[in-house]
Amino acid sequence: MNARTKSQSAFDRAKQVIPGGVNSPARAFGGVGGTPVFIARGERQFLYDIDGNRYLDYVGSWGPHILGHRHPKVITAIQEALETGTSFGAPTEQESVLAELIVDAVPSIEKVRMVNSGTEATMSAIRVARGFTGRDLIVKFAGCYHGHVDSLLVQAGSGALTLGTPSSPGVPEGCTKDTLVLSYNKVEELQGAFRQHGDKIACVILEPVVGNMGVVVPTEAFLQALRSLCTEHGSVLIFDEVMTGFRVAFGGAQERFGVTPDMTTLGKIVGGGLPVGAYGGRQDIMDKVSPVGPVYQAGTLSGNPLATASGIATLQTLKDENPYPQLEELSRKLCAGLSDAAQQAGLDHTVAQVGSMFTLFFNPDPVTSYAVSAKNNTERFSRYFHGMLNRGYYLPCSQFEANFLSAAHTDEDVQATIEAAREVLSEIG
Ligand code: KE4
Repeated sequence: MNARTKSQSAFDRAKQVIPGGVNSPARAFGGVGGTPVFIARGERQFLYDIDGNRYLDYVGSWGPHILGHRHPKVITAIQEALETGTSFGAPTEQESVLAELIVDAVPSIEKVRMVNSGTEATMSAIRVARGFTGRDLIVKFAGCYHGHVDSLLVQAGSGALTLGTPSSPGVPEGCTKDTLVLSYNKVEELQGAFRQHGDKIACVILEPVVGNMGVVVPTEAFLQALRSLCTEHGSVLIFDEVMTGFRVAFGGAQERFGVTPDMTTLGKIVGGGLPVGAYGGRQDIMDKVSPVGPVYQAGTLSGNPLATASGIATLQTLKDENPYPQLEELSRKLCAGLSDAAQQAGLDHTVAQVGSMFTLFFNPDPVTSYAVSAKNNTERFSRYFHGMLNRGYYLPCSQFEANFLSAAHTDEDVQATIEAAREVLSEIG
């Protein structure tokens, strides 16, 4: 491992002209300390930094690269699209191809609108749900992240019903006064919210498998309660599948768990590494969207040819090659090995895994909600993170994030990762 001196000087340069030297705070190593690694290129399951080091990548650009970096079919599709131009601001047939792939794959989606990020998707879906129901109240869950949408940047409240207070300066009280924050997996809280506010709740939005607390798995009772209460009260159930869509199954968490929401938001994998978000759902809801209906939403680069080509190639390859059984099996093997390594090192830990997203928590208890997740030993995590990084394993730089396996990872990669973790965990103590 070469010293990361070029990353350090690149970071010093970047901080002169970019806030914190990064274009997204998630990359800033804020939770683990140290200097972000500046990347030169990605190839299959590997990242290469500007100091010539190679890393086995468990971030995959925070989810998009389920096929690995630069999959030949994706790169070829983007190159071919480049031959015809980059953006027209006019409809193209390829946008219908991508929309048809999404409609065929995702049980809840009868119609879909492309946007440019997961944040745009969730922001738009909430607006449509409010327009469709004529109601203002929205329900989210502490610890779930849905992008930097004003109405969702809400202080994660305690277990009780919490009328939202902004958790970021710049978000006026007015944007969050209609946001109720509940605890994930707490059915009784959800029932209480609907008893108190049922006919005023426009929508309930959640990550159907949480990635943003680290991986937190929903209980079946929680999912069933969400579905039945939203149906009973005419509220729109929104699954934010920006992370889980095409990740935990080709049809997302809703296919895996057999619970169909009214709307779904997508991102990450649906663009294969280029900027694509999408929101969709029942036809009667989506026909509220401009220009068919009165709810306005627009975007200069929405459905642009390059990102659309990347998304089509990614979804088509997933459909043709079906890497999901292999991803599941390798992820299970890795998680079992990590847990055994932590056990051998005598470290309190739990592991959560759904499909090819997983988290090793330095927490004695299974993490089922934000309150539990907040007890993670983040100091121990940062030592684990740097120990693995210095051995060539690139993990998410926060205990409150998911790791991702790609179809490019091999059994040998998994074995090597377990061995490295065994060394690191025995050292950090
Ligand atoms: P983007 O606007 O970053 O494309 O998507 C926002 C979003 C929405 N919903 C879920 C469930 C998400 O996980 C995200 C974004 N995820 C983070 C990582 N946990 C992206 C990394 C970053 O912010 O740089």
